[in-house]
Amino acid sequence: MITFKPVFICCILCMNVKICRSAMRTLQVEHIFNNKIVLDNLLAEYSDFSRTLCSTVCSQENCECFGFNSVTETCRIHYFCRPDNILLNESGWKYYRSRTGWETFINSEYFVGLDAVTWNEAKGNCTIKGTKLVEVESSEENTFILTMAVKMTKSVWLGGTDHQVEGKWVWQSTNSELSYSAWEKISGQPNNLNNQDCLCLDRSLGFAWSDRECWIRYQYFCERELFTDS
Ligand SMILES: [Ca+2]
Ligand SMILES: [Ca+2]
Repeated sequence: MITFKPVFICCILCMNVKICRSAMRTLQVEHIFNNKIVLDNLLAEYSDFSRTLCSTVCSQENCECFGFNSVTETCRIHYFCRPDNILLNESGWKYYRSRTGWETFINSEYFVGLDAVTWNEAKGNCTIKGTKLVEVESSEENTFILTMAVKMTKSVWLGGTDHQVEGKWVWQSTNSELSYSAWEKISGQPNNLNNQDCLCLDRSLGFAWSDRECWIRYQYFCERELFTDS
């Protein structure tokens, strides 16, 4: 992981106050690849930039990913970058992705959605970030997300649903049946009480798995694959 620490002198050079303010923040980034550009989700492209200024503007625009070409001094900032984005070979580029707000476990990283929203809204919020609601594939991953869940103030939506066929639980992004589950058994989850079709970590059950009504407003976890620098 690389950390850019823009210095105060940057502020003297900055043309606008908002950029100055964000220049004082530290943007933590990971280097993701070289000599390629991302074609998707482009927010802006700037010329005559430094890498520090590119990082600063990315932070200012709440971008999650930027590329800087040190040969042409060009900066491309993107709303997000993900492994399935369209890449074009072009020499001189280095791409970076923001790590702010993300937690890592094995080959995935996780975003904590603190706003309380319906299951569908949570799914949409994850999609906007280039992610999906968390899909738990092992007891190790379940243990990991529990360490995130215990810090939450509400129950937490995950990506499971039996909305299409009652009792047939699938992961939303692939429509594939759950290969792992950790339902709370003492109270008999999933019990479909009043037609519950969405999977959550139920705060009232110590963040164990439960089905709840999809319209309830809970917090949520998003998940995306980590980049491999190939
Ligand atoms: Ca149900
Ligand atoms: Ca239930």
